[in-house]
Amino acid sequence: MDRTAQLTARRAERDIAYDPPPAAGSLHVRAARVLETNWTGTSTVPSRGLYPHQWSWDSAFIAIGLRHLSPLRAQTELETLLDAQWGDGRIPHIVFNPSVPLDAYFPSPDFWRSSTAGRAAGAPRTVQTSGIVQPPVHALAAWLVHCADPGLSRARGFLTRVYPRLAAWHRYLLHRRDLGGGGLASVVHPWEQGMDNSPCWDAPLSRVTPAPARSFRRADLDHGAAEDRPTDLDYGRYVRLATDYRDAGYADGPGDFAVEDPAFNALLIASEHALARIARELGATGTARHARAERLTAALIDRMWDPAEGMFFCRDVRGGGPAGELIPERSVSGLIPLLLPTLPRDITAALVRTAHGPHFGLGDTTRLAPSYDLLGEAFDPHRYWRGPAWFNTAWLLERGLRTHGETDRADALRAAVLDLADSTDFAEYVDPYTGEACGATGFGWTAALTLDLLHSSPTVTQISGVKGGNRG
Ligand code: 9WN
Repeated sequence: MDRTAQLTARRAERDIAYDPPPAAGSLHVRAARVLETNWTGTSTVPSRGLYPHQWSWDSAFIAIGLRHLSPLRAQTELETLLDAQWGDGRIPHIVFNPSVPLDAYFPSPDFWRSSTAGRAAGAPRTVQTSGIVQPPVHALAAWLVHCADPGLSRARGFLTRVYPRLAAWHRYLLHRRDLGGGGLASVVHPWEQGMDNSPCWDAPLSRVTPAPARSFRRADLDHGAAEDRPTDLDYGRYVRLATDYRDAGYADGPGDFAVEDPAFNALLIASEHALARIARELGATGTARHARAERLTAALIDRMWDPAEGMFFCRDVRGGGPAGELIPERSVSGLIPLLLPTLPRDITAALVRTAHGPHFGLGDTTRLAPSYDLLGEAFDPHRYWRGPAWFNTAWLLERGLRTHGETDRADALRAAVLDLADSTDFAEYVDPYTGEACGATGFGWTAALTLDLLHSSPTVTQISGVKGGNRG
């Protein structure tokens, strides 16, 4: 950074002022404190105990909230992650902190062996990472971070530096990960989609021979209750899939597990729209990117929309016939495409109905949408991604409802998120019926997205003069 950029950055840090200033002990101050506690100096951990490294989609959500406290730190968050990008364009799902003991989290760097096993795929040599990815929220986050302080962003050349990396990331997903041949990206491991233990994975995972339980040690059970976490059998399958991928040099194509997921692809589309805006800010037209986003939206509808059920479903690319088959499990992932501004009206109306209907109960039996069908056989209000409600999916749905003019419903969801973040001390997730805290507290994205929603309050709208606050 040159001297002018440094001065602009320092001034920007000083100038973050709130009007009125947040009261001591307020939700705002407590959310900021969580992000402070979880900050390592270059990025933010999801949770000090359970997740002591940098996670990919967590960092994107965290940057979206952090931009309201410190646009500079939000930029740094994303740049730290992008510094660990692989030569083939993939952004790894974990960037390991070398000062954290190896046994603090499993699978640790000595499992992934990124710098050796990932050499052919261009893994970095100086930083250890995992070899799989997570949902592409990053371009959306980069655009929103830029919007929080365009002056600082321009002075630091933030978008100029991140744009080519984000473009390479999308290229990787659209070319190397189009395993179904329909133009969409597939995930090759449940951890890639971010909703690790979703019942959607049960059928495709049943084809995977689990690694024996004695061949690895689960660090997650040191922090969470076994009955809330994935079973040993599922963990054995996660380990087998990751081992096979690693042993194939992280080459894409041949693995046993390949699934097209609605949320993953919807986030890719939203990020492709954001990349178009970034391109425009940098002097290009962005037209080709918007056109690509539209083609992807058409493919999403074509391959995953079920009009009779009023939601999107995952496609198991390795199951059924040559085109794969839809997985008949209702996950909150199938509602997330509501986020997309150009979905046809009949689809958005059906998604809103489904979210508020008996399977998800939003605003009726539940305050935040459960991760999985309330009426599904596998539903469990406490077990990881098999029923509990997460704050990032709530934030995405709130954004979707607002985008499509469902203001009252968006307001109700926003109020529920703020209330539950407050009462649970920023829990990782909650029981969808009772709102009881589950998993870790002081969770990074819960605090960050709380901040983002606080900044979209009517007061902020008036202050910033921007419709919808400064959420971008
Ligand atoms: C594996 C960090 C991550 C989140 C995921 C969540 C959980 C890890 C785990 O924690 O996954 O990546 O060990 O279960 O499912 O969404 O990014 O917060």
